Amino acid sequence: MTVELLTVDTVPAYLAAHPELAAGVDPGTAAVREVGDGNLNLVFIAEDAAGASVVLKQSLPYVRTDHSWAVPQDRIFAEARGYEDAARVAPGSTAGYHGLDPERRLIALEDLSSWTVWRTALNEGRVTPGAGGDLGRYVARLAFGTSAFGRPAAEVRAAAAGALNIELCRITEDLVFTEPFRDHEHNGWDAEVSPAVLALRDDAVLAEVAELKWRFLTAAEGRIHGDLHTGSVFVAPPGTEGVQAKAFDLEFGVYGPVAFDLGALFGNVLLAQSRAAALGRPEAFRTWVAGLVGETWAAFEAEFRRLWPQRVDSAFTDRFLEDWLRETWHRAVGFGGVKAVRRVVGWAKVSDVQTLEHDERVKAAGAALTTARRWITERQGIPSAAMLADVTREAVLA
Ligand code: SR1
Ligand code: MG
Repeated sequence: MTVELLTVDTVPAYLAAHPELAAGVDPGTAAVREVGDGNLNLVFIAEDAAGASVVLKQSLPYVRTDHSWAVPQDRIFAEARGYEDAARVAPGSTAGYHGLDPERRLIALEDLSSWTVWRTALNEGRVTPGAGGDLGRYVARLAFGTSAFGRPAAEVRAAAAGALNIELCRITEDLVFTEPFRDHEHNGWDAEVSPAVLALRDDAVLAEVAELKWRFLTAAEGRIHGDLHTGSVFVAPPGTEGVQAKAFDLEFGVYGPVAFDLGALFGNVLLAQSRAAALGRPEAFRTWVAGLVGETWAAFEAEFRRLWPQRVDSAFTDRFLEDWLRETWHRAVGFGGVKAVRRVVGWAKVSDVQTLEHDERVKAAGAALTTARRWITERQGIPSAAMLADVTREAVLA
């Protein structure tokens, strides 16, 4: 089925015909711009003469940079379900959701253009206090509230079945867990980094990556964001009260392993840390970035422990919680390593590394890959964020 795509010229008429999605924007005075800079969507911001604004996000039927790569527009339904669940169990932790137009494969969202994409802020060397903690709590609330810890099992099974997102998960399965660890036309890197890339293809790495992919394919613990990298997070302007970080771009959402979202954050923090080291950013910034994994995990763990007494099934004992948290930590470290690797080696590289000049790029890529290999292969022997920070420091500062 072909879905008519919006343009900057047709958005005002669309808003006039869909006032329930317009968030109070006056279509008569709306100025519209298209700001999508990701791989898969059109993103329009409409702002009227009084300053009211709304975001319309419409699924494209293909990858923006490769129209021969088809991607089903139905993924917008997965994203809509993600926003609905987040609003229920973790209110305020994502961009505000105004609703879905199922015919046009479109959702309307809060305009956060006065905020900054976290990756941009990190790339610029800006400290953004509170972001790691907010995201750790978001992951905890989403995990607890959509899993059999926080909901009756029958509801969870039904929700998990309704959250299928097969084609987008296939992208993750291929681009995250398979392609970067073998020869593939999607891959590329500077020649100087080849030893670090090839070191990711030995049996020790591949066995761990296989275990992590298996976990991604088989664990339906709770709803996950599914693509929680630093480019899927807005951070607040300085002086903002309350929540400092909000997630967006929920289209890869599915029922999956909770550790996958934590790992996405950890892996992208590693990329930010590698960039900061390569550029010789001030010590205060580098120390702050180095603490982000620990800040995120601490907030996740504390929030999970806070919610634990509200669990709906007493079969989940306190001792089980300790085991589950420990295993979630080790998996998150492994997922973090894999997520860092895919952003350096595979398709969908990131600006943290790509925008650097050659020598800095080689330094950052080498540091990230060397660290990621250790995260993947040594994760079971790394019991804490403090020890992970030591492991990371060794490679990033080498
Ligand atoms: C074809 S989509 C490529 C990547 O962009 C998104 O951010 C996801 O991470 C996906 O793997
Ligand atoms: Mg995205």
